[in-house]
Amino acid sequence: MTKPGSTWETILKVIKDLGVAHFTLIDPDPIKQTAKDAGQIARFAEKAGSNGIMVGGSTAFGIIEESVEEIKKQVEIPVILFPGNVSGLARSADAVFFMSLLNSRNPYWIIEAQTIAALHIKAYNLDPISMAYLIVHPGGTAGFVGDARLLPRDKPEIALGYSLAGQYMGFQCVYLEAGSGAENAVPLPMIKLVSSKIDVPLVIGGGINTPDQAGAVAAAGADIIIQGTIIERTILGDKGKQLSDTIKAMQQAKKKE
Ligand code: 1GP
Repeated sequence: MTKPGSTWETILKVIKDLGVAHFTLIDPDPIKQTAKDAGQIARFAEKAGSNGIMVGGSTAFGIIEESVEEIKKQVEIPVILFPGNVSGLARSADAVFFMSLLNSRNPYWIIEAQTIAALHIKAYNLDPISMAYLIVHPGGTAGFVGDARLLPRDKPEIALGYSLAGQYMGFQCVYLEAGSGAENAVPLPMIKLVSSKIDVPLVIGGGINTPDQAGAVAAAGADIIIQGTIIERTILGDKGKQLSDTIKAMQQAKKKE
């Protein structure tokens, strides 16, 4: 059993040492890939320099436990659940992002799913990492499923208000997400404003596909960058080449700050 809190300590150390952390999101969807594929993706991602594997998605079903077990066999970096619902929990993970979708219209996604999940988390002995989850326009499937009042892209001060509220409520990190596969990632001025005013790590994801984009997001102030779609599309073909370029670009951008 991992010591409670130790996964987050590991991540904070990566941010301190490298300036920025990279997480690979794997959607354990049996239509997209088998548990074995998930393990392979994770293995290449770790080799390319990714600092954590997240497992989850808005529509994941069926093979979460199997995928997590396979991923755990392949990597040493933390494996953290990113549940789209109560059904997204698995015993064999190291930790779980315990998220509240603060800009949802539906209390289910703010506190009700969490209340049911908390009992399972206790029973499974999972290490929870609390996360203020905020969905920015266009929001993708997560925005639709989570009934989010999408944060407007041209009003960074609204994103800042929600982010500060999340920090003041005691969340360990704030995640601004544009939605998986988003055509436009979270705007850089929004990342700059929020990262300059909050004191907890800022996580950014959704629609970040190229090394240049990831570098710009890191330079704007992201502490953790999440990528899913582009890795799932490229990693088995190029064995992690593009991912390794992306991670280098992020780390270089932080060094120049
Ligand atoms: C996870 O939305 C991110 O929350 C992942 O986005 O699939 O666009 O990388 P991508």
